Amino acid sequence: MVKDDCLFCKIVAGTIPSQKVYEDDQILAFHDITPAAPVHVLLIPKKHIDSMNEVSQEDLPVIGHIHGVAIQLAKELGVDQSGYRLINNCGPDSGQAVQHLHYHLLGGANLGALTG
Ligand code: IU
Repeated sequence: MVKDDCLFCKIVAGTIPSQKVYEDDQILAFHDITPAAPVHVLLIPKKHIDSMNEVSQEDLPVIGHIHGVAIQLAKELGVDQSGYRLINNCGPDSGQAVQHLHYHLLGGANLGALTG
């Protein structure tokens, strides 16, 4: 459930501080330390999961919960109408730097096109 050398497990445990925007028994959301947009929040399961590749059937409810809280936070942070992006990076080609599953909620500016 907890990986000793994992940065985000330490944020969950509170041994590394974070600017929390949401917390319950399953998940935590906090401001990214290096924001890539005016709104940049990370949403993570408290359970340690290395990446999307390690998400099991039993983890799917928490993934849905993260999605629901992202929608709620987009409203609370005032980007639901202007638009936002919910991103997961998985593996080297995606640039995943932290090996604890997380979703980026980005908004507050024109984010540009991902394709085309
Ligand atoms: P990535 O998807 O693994 O590339 O994203 C990791 C994010 O974690 C990245 O946006 C960092 O700015 C962010 N982050 C953080 O919020 N706090 C930290 O102490 C560290 C990274 I290290």
